[in-house]
Order: sequence, then structure tokens, then C-alpha cells
Amino acid sequence: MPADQEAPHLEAALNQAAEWLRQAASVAVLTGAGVSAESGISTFRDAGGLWEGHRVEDVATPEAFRRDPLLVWKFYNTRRANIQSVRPNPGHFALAELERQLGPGRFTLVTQNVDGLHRAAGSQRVLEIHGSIIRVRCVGCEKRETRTDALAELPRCQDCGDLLRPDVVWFHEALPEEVWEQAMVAVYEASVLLVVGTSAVVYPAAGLIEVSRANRGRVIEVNLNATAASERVDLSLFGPSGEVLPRLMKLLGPS
Ligand code: BV8
Ligand code: ZN
Repeated sequence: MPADQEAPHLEAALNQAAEWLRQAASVAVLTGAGVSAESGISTFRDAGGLWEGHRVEDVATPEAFRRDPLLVWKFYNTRRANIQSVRPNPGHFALAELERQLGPGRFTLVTQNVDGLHRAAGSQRVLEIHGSIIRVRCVGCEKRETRTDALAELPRCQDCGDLLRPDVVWFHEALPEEVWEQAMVAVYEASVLLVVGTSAVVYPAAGLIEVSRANRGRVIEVNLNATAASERVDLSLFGPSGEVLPRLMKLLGPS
């Protein structure tokens, strides 16, 4: 869409989104890798879903870890090292501001991201449905701990000596039950679901759009371009979330 036509369209959509957020009794947000893109963390599918020639679906699986734990740890250690040097961007801060404006009990942020940037930006009610890249878990005794230091090539549990793994949800693994349950309830009860920076191809996360619509929630998408969800949302705000979300907050005005 040519830039001059884009502005009024986006402007009108932003005003509509701000109106719906003002009227919302409660708001849920679902974020994906796109919300961290402007912090310098590459997304999964912009690089064509490849990492050093491996498809993410082939590296982020329990089978891959059993087959070649070194390769999987290399994938995660590269991303862990990158996390140390990145900061939240204005999109993360805008979502933390939205939570402050709505107040406790009226806001839930469900994220597919494992980078911890929402909490770093001040978001409180954050449900990490795919786990966290700075947490590790022992495959033997299940002991979990937060580790931001560089790990050995094949890190081992100090208690039982078994292999440690990243405490993230891999493909073909179930999401953490408690967290997933809370995410579904929050999305079902929210009057507005804001879907930010996700290609909406990974399930069950992408199914949260249907959960919202099942209870007549209004779904607003923020993305650079149309996604698998675009036909299923009520409003699309096309632009970088680091710009669109602060503009939305500006329209909402101080609480
Ligand atoms: C499950 C790990 C069942 C942590 C991730 C066959 C067998 C088994 C299961 C399946 C199967 N076929 C399909 C499935 C289901 C499968 C699935 O959905 N596969 C897909 C590929 C089709 N799902 C699963 O396996 C899930 N588990 O089903 O378990 C089960 C049940 C009970 C008991 C046992 C088993 C597990 C899914 C979780 C997988 N783990 N991450 C990590 O390493 O990160 S998913 C991983 O990919 C991410 O966490 C994230 O969720 C996903 C990437 O998605 P996005 O975040 O959307 O990122 P993407 O790059 O795709 O898109 C970025 C978007 O941002 C783009 O739209 C872009 O336009 C936009 N963008 C870019 N820049 C900006 C921007 N937007 C705004 N501003 C910008 N600046
Ligand atoms: Zn152990």
C-alpha cells in the first residue's frame, strides 16, 4: 500500500484500536518473536525459519536433543549469548505501560518468546507459555535453575550429574499445564486480545485467537504484514510494533 494511502488507514485503525482498549474491561496480549525483532533478536521465520542451515522444527525438539545434544545446546547457547546484550524496545515498554494503566487483574501478557524482555521492560503479569531460555532443567531429577552465565558445552546437573536442557517447550512437547490453563482463561475472559509480532503458525498458541473469539473478544493484530491470523482478527495494525504500540499508548493517553 503506497505510504500516503497507508497513513490514514493506519491512523483510522489506531483510533479504532484505542477506542476498543478504552472500553475494555480486561485485555490479554499474545506476543511472538516479532515484538523482540527491534531489540535485535532475529525472528524464526524471517530468516526463513533456518538457523545455520537447520530448520528450527528440527533443532527445537526432544528427538534432536536425544540425537545430538551438542547441536541443540549450540543453537541455544548462541541465542543465550545474544540475550545478554539486548534490551527491551519501545514496544515492550508500551505493553508494560498498558498493564500499569489497566491495573491489576485487568491485564495478562501471554508470550511465546523465551527471551525475558517483557519482564525486563517492567511487565508483571507475564505467562511464558514456551518457557525461558535463561532457565535450565535437569533431564534426570527435573531440578530447574536460572542460569545467565555461559554454560559448558554439555552442561550437567550438580545434584545428579545428568544432562541439563534448556527449560523451553520444544516441538512435540506439551506446554506447561498450569501456565497454559491461565493463558486460556485470561484470553477467554478478556474483552480485547492484542496479537503482536507472531506469524500465528505455531499451535496451540495461535489457537488463542479462537479462544478469544469464542467469547466475543475483539482481536487486534499488530504485525509488519498479513499473517495466518489476519482473516481471523477484527482489526490489523500494519507496522513495526516498536512504533505502533507507543502510538497506540499515546492515543490512549495518560490513565
Ligand atoms: C504440541 C521453543 C502436543 C523455544 C517453540 C506434529 C507432531 C506434533 C505436533 C505437531 C505436529 N504438527 C504440528 C504440531 C503442533 C506444533 C506446531 O504448531 N508446529 C508448527 C510448526 C506447525 N506445536 C507443537 O509441537 C507444540 N506442542 O503441540 O504438543 C502435545 C500435547 C500433549 C502432550 C504431548 C504433546 C509446541 C509448540 C512450541 C514449540 N516451541 N519455541 C524456543 O526455542 O524459542 S515455538 C517457536 O516458534 C517460538 O517459541 C514461537 O512460538 C514460534 C515462532 O513463532 P513466532 O513467535 O510467531 O515467530 P515467527 O518468526 O514465526 O514470526 C515472527 C512474526 O513477527 C512474523 O509474522 C513477522 O512478520 C513479525 N514481525 C517481524 N518483525 C516485526 C514483526 N511484527 C511487528 N513488528 C516487528 N518489528
Ligand atoms: Zn539432576
